[in-house]
Formats: sequence, C-alpha cells, structure tokens
Amino acid sequence: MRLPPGQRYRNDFPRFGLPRYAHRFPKEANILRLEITGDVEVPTTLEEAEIRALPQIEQVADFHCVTTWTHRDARWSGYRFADVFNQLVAPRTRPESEITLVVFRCQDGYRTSLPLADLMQPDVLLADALAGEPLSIAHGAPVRLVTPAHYAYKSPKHLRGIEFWRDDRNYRSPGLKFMDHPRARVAFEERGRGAPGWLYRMLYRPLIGPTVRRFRRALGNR
Ligand SMILES: Nc1nc2c(c(=O)[nH]1)N[C@H]1C(S)=C(S)[C@@H](COP(=O)(O)O)O[C@H]1N2
Ligand SMILES: [Mo]
Repeated sequence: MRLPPGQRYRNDFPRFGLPRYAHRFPKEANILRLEITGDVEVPTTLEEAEIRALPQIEQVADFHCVTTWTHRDARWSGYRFADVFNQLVAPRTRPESEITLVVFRCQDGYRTSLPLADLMQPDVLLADALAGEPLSIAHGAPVRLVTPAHYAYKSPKHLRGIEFWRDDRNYRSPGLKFMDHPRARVAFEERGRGAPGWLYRMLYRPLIGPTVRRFRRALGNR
C-alpha cells in the first residue's frame, strides 16, 4: 500500500491527540452505550445489546495522524457506521429534515464532525476492538470511530454520543479553525483549512515527539 502525501511510517502505535486531552480519560470505559441526539424525533440511547446485534466487521487499515505519522495495518473490529445509521438511527430521524452533518462527542471532552456522506462509506467503523483485544484506554475504550480515508483527528475515541444535524450551526471545533478541515481526506492532503499541506507538515512534525511523551506520561500517572 502506498503512503499518502507527506506521511511517514512509525513502528509503534502511540496514544495521541491535542495536548489538552492527554490528562483526560473516559469515565465509563467499560459501558458500551451511545446517546443519539440532534435533529432526531426523540433523543435516544443505543444500548449495548442493540449495537452488538449488528453484523461484526473486521478490517485492516493504515492509520494516519495529521502530524504526519502513520501506523501501518491496524486491525480493527466493530460495526459499520452505515449499519448503525440505517438500522438504528434513520428510523428515528425527522422525515422532513435531511441529515448532512454528524458530530461526535467523547467522554474526555473531545469532539469532531464529518459529513454524513463520508461516514456512509463501508470502511467507516464504530470499533470496539484492536488487534483482537477489546479497545484499551489508550486507543479509545469503550468504542471509537475509525475512518481510514480521513486524518485520525476524525477518529474520535471514548465515544459518548453522536449528534445528527441538518447543518453545521451546532458544531464548533475543539482546536483552532485553521486545524479543522470539514472533511480532512488523507488522499487530498486536507490537513486543515486555509493553508497548504507543506505548511501543516512543517508546523506539526516537531510536535510529534513531545506529544507522544506527554500522552505516555499522562497514561502512566493515571
Ligand atoms: N476522544 C479523543 N479522540 C481522539 C483524540 C483525543 O484527544 N480524544 N485525538 C485524535 C487524534 S489527533 C489522533 S491522531 C487519534 C490518536 O489515536 P490513538 O491515541 O489511538 O493513537 O485520536 C483522535 N481521536
Ligand atoms: Mo492526530
């Protein structure tokens, strides 16, 4: 598999993210449950049994952080986002409102969004296992999104809720606007909004080492 523009392989799979999330951990890492809100008929909670009744998918894919590191061949298992939407959510959305934007809320306070159309691709999973083991705290317990065609900041960990909206008026990104591309597709090097790919590479690369160490230390002190 060819490495996308500006990416480099790393041998390990570090715990990573915006520095401010290094010291925040999920409160309910063992409970599989998702709050569904937004432009839906009535807000609902998807319980573990409902989610586990969906077809189980296993998938191997490279994992691309926007700061330019790539972890090769991550083996995820879980459920297709499209199955979750079609079988569990769509029947509960308001018929007059067409959903275009999905917002993910995490137990550590992180959030991100993607267009619904991007999430309906068959490689987008709600993953609850990595390399055959239940997700660790480091990698997103109890459940995370995995979307290999997008930079990993669009793969939220420790999911708590998913919001389905007609437009983007209820979403504000957790970082600077400059850092958040609405789609963030790896193949098109959509690292952020407003600046060319090479500039993000140059700004982000020096942050990898310190960020990996900060996240590792925080996990060790937990
Ligand atoms: N809840 C949550 N999800 C998150 C983040 C975070 O800080 N908190 N960081 C994002 C970023 S920038 C990256 S690169 C990946 C890192 O995933 P990993 O810790 O499993 O390597 O998670 C993404 N999802
Ligand atoms: Mo990232």
